[in-house]
Amino acid sequence: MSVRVRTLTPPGRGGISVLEIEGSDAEERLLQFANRLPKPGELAVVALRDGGRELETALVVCETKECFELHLTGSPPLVEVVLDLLGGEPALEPDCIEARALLGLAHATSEAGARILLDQFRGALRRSLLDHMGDSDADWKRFAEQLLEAGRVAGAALSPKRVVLAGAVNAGKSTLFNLLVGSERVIVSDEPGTTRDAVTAEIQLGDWPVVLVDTAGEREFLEAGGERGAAPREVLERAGQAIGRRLREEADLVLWLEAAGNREKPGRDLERVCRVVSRVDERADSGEPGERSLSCLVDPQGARRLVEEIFRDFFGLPESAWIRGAAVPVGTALRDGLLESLSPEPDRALRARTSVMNLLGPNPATGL
Ligand SMILES: Nc1nc2c(ncn2[C@@H]2O[C@H](COP(=O)(O)OP(=O)(O)O)[C@@H](O)[C@H]2O)c(=O)[nH]1
Ligand SMILES: [Mg+2]
Repeated sequence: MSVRVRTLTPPGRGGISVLEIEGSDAEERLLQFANRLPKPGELAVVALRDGGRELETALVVCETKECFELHLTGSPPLVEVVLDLLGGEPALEPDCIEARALLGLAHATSEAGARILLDQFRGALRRSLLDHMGDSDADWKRFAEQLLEAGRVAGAALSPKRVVLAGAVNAGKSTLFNLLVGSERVIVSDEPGTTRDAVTAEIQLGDWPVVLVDTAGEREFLEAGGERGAAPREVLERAGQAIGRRLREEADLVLWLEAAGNREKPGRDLERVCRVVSRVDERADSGEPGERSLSCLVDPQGARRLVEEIFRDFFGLPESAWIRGAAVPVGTALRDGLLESLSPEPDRALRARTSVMNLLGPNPATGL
């Protein structure tokens, strides 16, 4: 019996859960639970039953006699029951670039990322690769390099970078965090050591999705076991700082804030770090030439713009993530193939070019 079941909506609670049931026995399998099914190209609201037991009410869409969609009320336990009863094998991995792009859309974390995938779903990459199939080696090289760059840029729109705010206590990290998040998520205070746990939020810096992390500030303490040992709040703060250090190591970019009036404590041990002078409204001089500085309190818009600019500079990203209709290689296999097609060994390069074409899979419009 051939039935494959794919969950099209992301797992978890949602307004609706969509299952795709396909295969030569899809119709027969569904009729075990539904007393009627719509005709191809139509849809119907159908009560699903297992013997006398009512399961779910589903909107059933019939694409073909071998491919149905069930739109269920998105309660995870009920969806589980329906999935169990439908049985079937897990769906095959999508076999063409358009289907892979469509599947990726469910997980897109930014509008630009979704638009990039939608273009590939509509055939942008296929058209472009077919246009360049007969290219000379030199033309192909130029084209493949362009595609790889488009893939790198799209990567930043499709999976968020982790940006960690770090620096001394009271540098204004939490103030900047709240500003970028757009709400008072974390406590801001001139009491040093207010932030202990790391706090994370998903934000957009312009077109770019970012996971922003606020961490506990750095400062020295009396050594534990010293004159009076570490006070309980020091112990907690130290724990927060240890979490902060780990998060900095895992960051794609660390923004190290240094308050204009208190810059004696440079960030140590750090790669992928960009220094920013904060709280600049509190100083009289205009700072060093070329330094990056902000004041969340006096110029919040400017602070936001500066962080966006630093982010794009650091990762070499343009202002817009999406160019309408542009071909973008999505997925590591395609990007690896393109990279390999730049090999100086002619045989290897040619084989890679063929494999890139094969990775497109059959054209969904023609089946060829
Ligand atoms: N004058 C001024 N004060 C600021 C600025 N940013 C933050 N502060 C103040 O600095 C203190 C510490 O801020 P906070 O964000 O909690 O610093 P954190 O310890 O680095 O998280 C608070 O009293 C803030 O109101 C700024 O741009 N200008
Ligand atoms: Mg803080």
